Amino acid sequence: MATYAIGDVQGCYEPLRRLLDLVAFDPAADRLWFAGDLVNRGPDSLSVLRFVKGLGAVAVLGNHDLHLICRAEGISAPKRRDTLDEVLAAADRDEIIDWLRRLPLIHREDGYVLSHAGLLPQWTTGKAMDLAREVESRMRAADYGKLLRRQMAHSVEVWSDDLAGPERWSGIIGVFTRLRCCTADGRMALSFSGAPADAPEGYGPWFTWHRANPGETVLYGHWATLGFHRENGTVCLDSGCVWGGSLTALRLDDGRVFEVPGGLPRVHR
Ligand SMILES: [Mn+2]
Repeated sequence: MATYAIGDVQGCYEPLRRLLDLVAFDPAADRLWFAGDLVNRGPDSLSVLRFVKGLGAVAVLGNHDLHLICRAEGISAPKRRDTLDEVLAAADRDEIIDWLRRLPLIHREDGYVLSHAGLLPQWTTGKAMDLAREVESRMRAADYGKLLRRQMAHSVEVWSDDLAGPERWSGIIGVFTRLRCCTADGRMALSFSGAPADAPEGYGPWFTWHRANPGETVLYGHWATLGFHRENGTVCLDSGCVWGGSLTALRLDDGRVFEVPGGLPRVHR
């Protein structure tokens, strides 16, 4: 039995199946963890969702997954590069969205922490878990659309424990699904998506200031221009499959890395 943590799939179902063939994945014995952004930009989000849902795999919510939920709820308008129409038109769309909105923002198990984008350096893992649960419990409530709609009106780049209501939800969701660079004191640059060297003055990758717990590794995705990267008790699993890069799996049991080429033309950037 092995556990594989896999980076941002973004609708790249065929590369995902090739990656699982490469590791000789046995659904009866092995487990999969997904770093979020299962969907969008790639060609076959629906197959990815059905497959991951069917496995009952561990997955955390990414910004594209949230965008899909917002599209389904009529909260967000389509974006130019969205490839979500097939999911939105699917016969099992409601079951899929219902499953997706119940995914956690963070997963902690056996010395590993999984978050789509990362953690705010000022947060301990325990605090991050507590804050994630605040949003997750609301996302599992019948009126979850209200939370999503209200938090969308805010973009919180400076976390404060005093934040309340929609601003607080926006801050929590922003850290887990969008953070790449911040200042040493935790001021975030949520719209920045370039390489670490191009970060705005005074800003750097969040993991630069991450205070790792002994024996604990943070796994994350969301940063294709960073690519597979280990630093300071953290591992980036996003090797840019949908951008013509590769799809990566880390076997948690022994740290071995597996990778397949995405096989898509670089037409999107
Ligand atoms: Mn992302």
